[in-house]
Amino acid sequence: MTYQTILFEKNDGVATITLNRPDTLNAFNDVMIRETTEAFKQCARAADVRCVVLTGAGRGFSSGQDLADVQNRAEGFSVGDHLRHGYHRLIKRMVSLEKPIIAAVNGVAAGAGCGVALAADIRIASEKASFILAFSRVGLIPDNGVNWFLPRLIGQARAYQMAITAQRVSAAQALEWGMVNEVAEAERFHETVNEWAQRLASGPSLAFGLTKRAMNRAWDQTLAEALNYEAYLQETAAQSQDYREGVQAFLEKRAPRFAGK
Ligand code: LHQ
Repeated sequence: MTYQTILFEKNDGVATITLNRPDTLNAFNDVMIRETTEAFKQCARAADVRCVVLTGAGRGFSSGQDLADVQNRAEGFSVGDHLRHGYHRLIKRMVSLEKPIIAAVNGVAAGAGCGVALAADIRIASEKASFILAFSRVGLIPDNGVNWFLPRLIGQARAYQMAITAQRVSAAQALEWGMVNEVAEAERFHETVNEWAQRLASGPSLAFGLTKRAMNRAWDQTLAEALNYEAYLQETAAQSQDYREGVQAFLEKRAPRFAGK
């Protein structure tokens, strides 16, 4: 599949999606929303993809909605429909993908771009990265699931602060607040992301996927429901080749070789 606004490559079990409109710091236009969604769909279907890295070309991760693009819309343009028919498909696709997604946040992640980074499972930030809920600068509220993801990650007081001040949160601050998993020096950023991606792509992929499903579901379950659901999913995990291999490797005192099934 050829794309106009993103780059897509697969290597050693890792699919890398690169948002590729660097002149706008990778602002999302309709084509980029659609193509990124399509790329995640491709990742879901491809058995040889066991981890996905989402990153940005150039000095930004994503500056959010392309404001020039929406400015040119005709009278009657519905922002609600734009979200429902565009971004929501992308966010839901990411959350329902039962493979780990790493947002490799190379630079600024603003507005909807920050939302997309938050919808990933793991965030690795370059020390040059920053996070801005730019929405209120243009008189909007956070969207793209930011109101759902961010309070869960950093607490409502900090999330609301970020929304109403639209302050630029540095990578170091984001790490301290629990928004990102690791911050890497700019020179070691790609290496760090690759190490994470390789580790995840050679792990027990079925278990990684079921864990994502269990944790996502647990937000709206009681403890009793969550325990039940875990037992149900564990039944599946325990029938996997990777479970047999993991136990065998432990008993033989060697590193496991997970096949991802
Ligand atoms: C851009 C953008 C951009 C177009 C930089 N668009 N060109 C959902 C549904 C519908 C409607 C509206 O919104 C939403 C959700 C949202 O995402 S709302 C929030 C939208 N995003 C923003 O408000 C962020 C706007 N950008 C900025 O505040 C700055 O560019 C940041 C802080 C991200 C980076 O600042 P700098 O590093 O100083 O870069 P810059 O401002 O010089 O930008 C570089 C170029 O990128 C520049 O173009 P130029 O031709 O002058 O070099 C910008 O115009 C362009 N650009 N963001 N969102």
